[in-house]
Amino acid sequence: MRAQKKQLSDVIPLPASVRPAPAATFTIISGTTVSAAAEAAAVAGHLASALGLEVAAGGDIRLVVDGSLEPEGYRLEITSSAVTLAGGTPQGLFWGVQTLLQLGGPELPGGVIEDAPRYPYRGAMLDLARHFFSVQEVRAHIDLLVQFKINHLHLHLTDDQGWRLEIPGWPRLTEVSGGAGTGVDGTGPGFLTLAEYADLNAYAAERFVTIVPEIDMPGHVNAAQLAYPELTADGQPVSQRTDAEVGYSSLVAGKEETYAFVEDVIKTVCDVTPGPYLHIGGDECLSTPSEDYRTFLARVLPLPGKYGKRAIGWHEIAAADLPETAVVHYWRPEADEPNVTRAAAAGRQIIMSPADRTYLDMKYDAETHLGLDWAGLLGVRQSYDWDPADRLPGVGEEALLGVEAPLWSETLRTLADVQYLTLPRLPAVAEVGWSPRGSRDWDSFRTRLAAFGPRWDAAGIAYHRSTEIDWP
Ligand code: TNX
Repeated sequence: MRAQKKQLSDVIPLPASVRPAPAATFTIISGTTVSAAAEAAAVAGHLASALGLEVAAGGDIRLVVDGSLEPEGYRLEITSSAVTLAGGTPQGLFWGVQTLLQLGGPELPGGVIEDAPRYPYRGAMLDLARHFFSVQEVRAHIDLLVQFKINHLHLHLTDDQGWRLEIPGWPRLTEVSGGAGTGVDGTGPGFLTLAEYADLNAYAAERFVTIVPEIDMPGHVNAAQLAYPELTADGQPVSQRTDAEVGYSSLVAGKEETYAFVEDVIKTVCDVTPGPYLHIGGDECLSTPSEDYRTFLARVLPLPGKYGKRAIGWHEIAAADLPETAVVHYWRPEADEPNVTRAAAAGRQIIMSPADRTYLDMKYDAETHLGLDWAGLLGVRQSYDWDPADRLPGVGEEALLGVEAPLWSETLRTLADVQYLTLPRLPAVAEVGWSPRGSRDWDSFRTRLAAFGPRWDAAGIAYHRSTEIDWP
């Protein structure tokens, strides 16, 4: 059966401007070629291999970089004789390629798309600490995310259960806490060597994705304390924990060993991370006295800056004095967080991840066999029908760096589990982060989303067939 011809607007996230020319259609045939200016060669290669075409001079599908466009913006023109794609930078071009690939083929609908993102930070998070995912699996996940123009992948690398990044000088972190049985319920093992971490960063960079590493502190540190008992208050060993409790472990604010460890780790991670951010966690420090929490952060929040990065922290950090460049990552579902409002008023940028809208580990409905429900059930419409600039008092558009959809892995075991919770809610959050606010519409979104079902079926992707969508 022949696929129905796409409309020019059948794209997620919805482009900023779509002007169809319904009389025109460009048909990709086996002799169609892709051509590109030198600075667009890598992106052209990506497009050609996705479509099974050759790159050749004077091609019918032409890729150019046009510095007058926004860096992540692009302009796509489809006529009956040619396809011209211009990007503000190779990254903008790459997003234009994602649009082109969604429009399918062999028949491409005629017209012009002019597009650019609403926010510069459009993120997804994957928790490698509660369950480790291999380099291969994370690569596959990146391939999925970029289709929806997600440009940051936040990796939660450490927690009470496991420590998932090699730190030279502290070998027991990964020998002990990256070993067998360190995932929730004793699954595991796994950690990234520095070479594997570099490989992942390179793979992400080739797809214009920035890796944001997170080393969670001062709480969520049982795995570090298991490996190095000198990091506990009394220096006594702790026992291994693979349950899903939170809030019981803490680094000790009044001990110099703490800061020697923390600075070494932060320096190492900054040195091996090409992206501009280091996420220092800071969430759920229920066993850290609040005075100690502030003391700890006063010493630790400047460290990413010392090693050339911008600090991000979960929004609890807004209780402390924040460096000017620090980014506050809002997550708890409460509709009012006075410290976050205060930080925004003082000029700090905010990333929005309200758990009741963006937490991909929340169950879709009561029957969902994976995930948690502490922030409520999270259907597709719930993840789509909200606006980041309306979420918190005093935190409007100009305070926002962007949005992120976190996926915590307590209940996950396989890449199929990741995909099941990611699709189709990640496309909803991706559209929230990319498309102009006034253009978003649930009925339009659910119709466009339905068309992805057959494609995911064909690719063997285990997505959730939500009853909110009329899948074909
Ligand atoms: C809260 S969100 C946490 C994580 C859990 C998650 C489960 C956040 C900053 N902390 O430790 O994994 O809930 O949904």
